[in-house]
Amino acid sequence: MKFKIVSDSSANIFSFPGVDHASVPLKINTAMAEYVDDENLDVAKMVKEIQETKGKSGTSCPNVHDWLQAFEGADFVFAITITSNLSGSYASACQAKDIYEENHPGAKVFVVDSLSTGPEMRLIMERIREWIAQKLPFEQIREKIKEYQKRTHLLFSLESLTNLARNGRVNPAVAKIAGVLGIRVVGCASEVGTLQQLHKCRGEKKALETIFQEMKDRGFVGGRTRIAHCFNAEAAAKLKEAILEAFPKCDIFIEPTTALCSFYAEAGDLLVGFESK
Ligand code: X90
Repeated sequence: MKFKIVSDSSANIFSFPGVDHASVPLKINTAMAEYVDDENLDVAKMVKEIQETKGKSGTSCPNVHDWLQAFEGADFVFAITITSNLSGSYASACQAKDIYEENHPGAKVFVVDSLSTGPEMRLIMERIREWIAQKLPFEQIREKIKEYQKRTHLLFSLESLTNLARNGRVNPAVAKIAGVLGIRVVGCASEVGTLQQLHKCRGEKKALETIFQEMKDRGFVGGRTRIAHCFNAEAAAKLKEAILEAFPKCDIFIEPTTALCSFYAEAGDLLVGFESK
C-alpha cells in the first residue's frame, strides 16, 4: 500500500525526503509574466521584477487536474493545502479527491485544510511522515492530524501588506498601518484561517520580541518550531537564538519562502509555525 503526501507550494517545500511526496504549484501572474512556484523558479528575480512592474499582479491556485496528477500512483494520499479562507486550493483538492477515489477503487485521499500556510503546513507534514513510517493505518493518521492541528500555530511579522491588500486577502485598513515606514504588523492565522492582526511594532527587534511573547502566550514550551523568511535570514536566526536561549533543546528549522509566500509576505517578512503543549 503506497502512501503519499501532496502539498501545495504555499508550504515552501519541494523536497521532502523519507516519504513519497509531490508539490502542486500555485502561480503568480503579472502583465509581463507567469511564475510557477516550483524548484526551477528564481524567487529573487521574481520579487525584483514584480517590484519593478507597475500594474496588476495576482495569484492562482492549483486546479483539479494539477492535484489529480500529483495523487497518481498512490493508494493513500494526504493532501495539504493553504487555508481555504484565502485560496481555492482546498476546494480544487477536494474535487480531485472525489474523482481520484472514484477512478481508483480502494484508494483514499484525505484533504487537510491547514487554515494556515507555510511553516505550519510543514509541521503537519512532518508528523504525517512520522506516522506513515510507524505504519499507522490511514484512518488513524487522519484522526491524529485533526488532533495535532489543535496544537499548531502560525505567527507572522509583515513589513508590507501591499500585495495582500491589492488582492483582497486582508482588510485595507490593516494594510495601511503596515505601509508606514518601520512599522511591522505582527499577527496570526486565526481559527478560521484568515489573517489576524495582533500588534503594530516599531522596528524588527520589537517585532521579534512580540512574536516570541505571543508564542509563549499560546502555550509554547519549546515544541517544534519552523521559521520561514522572505530574504531575511538574519531575523530568522535572531528569533532562533532567542528561542534557544529560553528552550535550549528546541527543535528549530529555518527555510526560505518560495514564490507564493514570497509574493504575499514580501521581502523582510517572517512566518513562524510552532507547537504548543
Ligand atoms: O489561491 C491563491 O491565489 C492564493 C492566495 C493566497 C493568499 C494568502 C497568502 C498568504 C501568504 C502571508 C502571511 C501569513 C498569512 C496567514 C494566513 C492564515 C503569507
